[in-house]
Amino acid sequence: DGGAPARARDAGALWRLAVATLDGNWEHDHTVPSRTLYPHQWSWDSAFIAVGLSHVRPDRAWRELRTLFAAQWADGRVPHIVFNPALRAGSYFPGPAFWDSARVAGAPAVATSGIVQPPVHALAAWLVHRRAPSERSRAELAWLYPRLVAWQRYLTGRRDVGGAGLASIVHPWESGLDNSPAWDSPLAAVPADVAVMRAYQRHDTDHADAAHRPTDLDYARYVALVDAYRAGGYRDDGLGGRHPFLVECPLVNTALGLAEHALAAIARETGADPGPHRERATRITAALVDRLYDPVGGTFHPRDLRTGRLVPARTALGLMPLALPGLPARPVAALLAEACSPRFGLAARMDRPLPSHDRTAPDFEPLRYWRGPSWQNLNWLLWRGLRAHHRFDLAAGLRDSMVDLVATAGCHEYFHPDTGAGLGSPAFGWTAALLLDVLA
Ligand code: 2M8
Repeated sequence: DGGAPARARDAGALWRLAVATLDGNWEHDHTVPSRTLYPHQWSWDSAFIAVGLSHVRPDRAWRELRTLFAAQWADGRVPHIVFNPALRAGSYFPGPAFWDSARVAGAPAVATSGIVQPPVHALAAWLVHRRAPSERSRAELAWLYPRLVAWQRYLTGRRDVGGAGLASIVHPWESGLDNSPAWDSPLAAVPADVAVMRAYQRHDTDHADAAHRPTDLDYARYVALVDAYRAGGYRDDGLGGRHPFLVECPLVNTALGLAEHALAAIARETGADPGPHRERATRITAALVDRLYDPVGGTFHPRDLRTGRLVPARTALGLMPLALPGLPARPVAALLAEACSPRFGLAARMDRPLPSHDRTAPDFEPLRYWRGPSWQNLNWLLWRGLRAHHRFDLAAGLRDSMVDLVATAGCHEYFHPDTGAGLGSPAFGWTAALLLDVLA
C-alpha cells in the first residue's frame, strides 16, 4: 500500500512513493482512484491524475484522458464513472446495473454512470501539454478539443437550469464533495427511506471506517436522487419542474470558468479561435460573482434553485473561485481573508492542514470525509489560485502543508485536519498525482 516510511522528508523518497502509487493504480487504460474503494475510472480523479502522470508517464496521461472521453455521451456529458467491464459485479455500489446506462440512447457502449463531476479536464489537458509540448501532445489536444467544447456546451446549455449562465448539479456526487455540509439543507428536502437503502449493499464501509464515510441516510438520499434522474432517462429538459435537488455549486462553476481559460489556450495552440473562450470565461466569472458571492459574509456559497437562496454553510467550496484569474479584486480580498481566518487557517507557515469545512462550525467533523478532513485536490486548486493572484507567500505555505501531509502519512485519500493522520484509502491516485505536481 501507500503507507509512507515515518516522515519521508526527502523529496526523492516522496517522489518515488507517489510514482509507485500511480503505477499500482494503473489499470491497462486508466488509473483507479483506489484499488479497494473505487476500482473503476472516475472523471475528475482522472483529470488530476493526468496532471501528475504528465511529470513521469506522459503517454499514460494522454491515455487516461482519451479513455475517459471515449465514454462521453452523445449530448456531451462526461460521466462521473466509467465502469471496468472486467470487474465482477458487486465491486462497487452503485454499480453498472444500478445506473443502467445501456438503456439510454446516446450513452456509450461501455457502462457508465449518468451524472457528472467538476469539469477540470480542459485545465488538465492544457497542463499535460504544457509540461512537454510535442507533435504528439498537439495531436492529443486536437483530438480532445471538440470533445471538451461539447462537454462545456452540455454544462452551460442543458444544465443551465437557473438561466443565468451557470451549470446546475442534480446530485451531491456531481460536486465531488459528496457529504459536504453545503448539501445538508438542499438534501433535507429530498424524500428518502433508509429502509430502502438497507436493501442495497454498500461496499465503501467494507474498506473504510463507517464513521469516516457518509451515513446510511445520506446514501438513501443519493439513491433516491439517482432513481429520480434515471427515471427521466437522465434527460435534463424540464429539470426545474421535477428534480428534487438542483444547486449551483461554486466549485463546479469555477472549474467551468477555468475550462474556458484552458480552452482558449488550447484553441490558440491548435489553430482554432480563442476569442469565444475568453469571452465565456469572463461571462462565467461574472455570473459566479453575481449569483454565488455574498458580499456581506465575504465568501461564495452554493445557490439552492429550489428555494432560490444561498446555502449558509461556509465550506471550502466557497474558496474555490480564487482559482479564477479574472476574479475581481473585492472577492479576491474577501476570499484571502476567509482562507486566512481561523475557519481555514491558511498561512505562509501553516500549523495545521487546510480543512474542507469551517473548523469553527458546530457541524465540523474532523474524521468524516468531506465534512472536515483535508483533501489534496482542494489544496491544489487553492494553491493554483494563490499563485494566480500573486500570493506566493501563502501558496508556499499551502504547498509545504501538502508535502508534509504525504511525508507524514503517505498518499492517503484524506487527512485529519488537526493531526494530519491519513484517512480513507491509503494509496489514493490524486493525492499521489498532485504531490508530483507541487514537487516538480
Ligand atoms: C468519492 O465519491 C464516490 C461517488 O462518486 C463515492 O463516495 O463512492 C468522492 O470523494 C469523489 O470526489 C471522488 O471522485 C470519488 C473517487 O475518488 O470518491
